[in-house]
Amino acid sequence: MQAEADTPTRHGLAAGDAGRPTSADWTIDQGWSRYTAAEHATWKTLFERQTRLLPGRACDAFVQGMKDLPIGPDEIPDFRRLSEVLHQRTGWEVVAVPGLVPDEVFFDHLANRRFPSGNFIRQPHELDYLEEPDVFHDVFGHVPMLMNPSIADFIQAYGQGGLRAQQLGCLPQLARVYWYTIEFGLVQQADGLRLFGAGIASSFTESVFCLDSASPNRLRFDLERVMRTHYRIDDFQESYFVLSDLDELLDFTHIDFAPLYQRALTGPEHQPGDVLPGDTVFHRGDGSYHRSRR
Ligand code: HBI
Ligand code: FE
Repeated sequence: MQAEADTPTRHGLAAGDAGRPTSADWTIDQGWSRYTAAEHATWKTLFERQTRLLPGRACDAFVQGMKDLPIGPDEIPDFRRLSEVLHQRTGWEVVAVPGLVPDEVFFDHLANRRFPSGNFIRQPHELDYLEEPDVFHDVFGHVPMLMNPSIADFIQAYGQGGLRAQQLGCLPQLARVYWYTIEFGLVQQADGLRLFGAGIASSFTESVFCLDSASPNRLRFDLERVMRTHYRIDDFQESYFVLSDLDELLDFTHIDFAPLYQRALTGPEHQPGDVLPGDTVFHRGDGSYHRSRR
């Protein structure tokens, strides 16, 4: 999970209680041999629950990526083995970090095709929600999509764009694009809407909610519209945005974001549950879930 990008500095508290590691890029040794049987068992519980749930929900690229990676139920994956396969496919590698890292460190890793993944795993009592991205969120949720060339190129471009967005003072706008795609995105397939966002793919409850519940909106993705749209960090999303296909993200790596940022920095911002006259609506949510939580 990440803080609402309007407060990216939360990452100054990064890395949970592990504190700042000695290396400037915040990478640490994964410490694979130090995982306990209990930690592998937590992985197994999460892995088996999601693997039963995702067929028919996760997009084809996610299912294929998972199949092609050394990721299974019995053990927390070894990042070196993941990186061997991943590097062959899309030039990416997985590096271990103790938790959230400062934005500029994060962007620099992504710009160099290094995906920072938490090396810790959640406690059994926080199976369904945790504040920081753990190894299940990062490896089960994000890494299969990094096997897809379009996603792989987009996330590198996001890293490069992130450093620039910080200088232009429009990191919040760019972080919303990442949030509503890489973290919580849906994509249209011939056989229906499918999830690809890691925040959903690694969540038992949200994998169901995002596609089945009448409550959230499901809207066609539009870059400027999303740049203007706040998101929830503390609960299910009120709206999900749908890509026509994953290659749509590639388009964004060829356009100049600067004029878009300028426009997005002025003019209206939208609340997470808004539906706008210009939206293409797959499903107009009734908002029942979030109303019941107020
Ligand atoms: N650090 N390890 C880690 N993982 C993230 O997803 C992450 C981060 N730091 C910053 C961050 N995400 C977001 O604030 C940026 O995408 C804006
Ligand atoms: Fe994430």
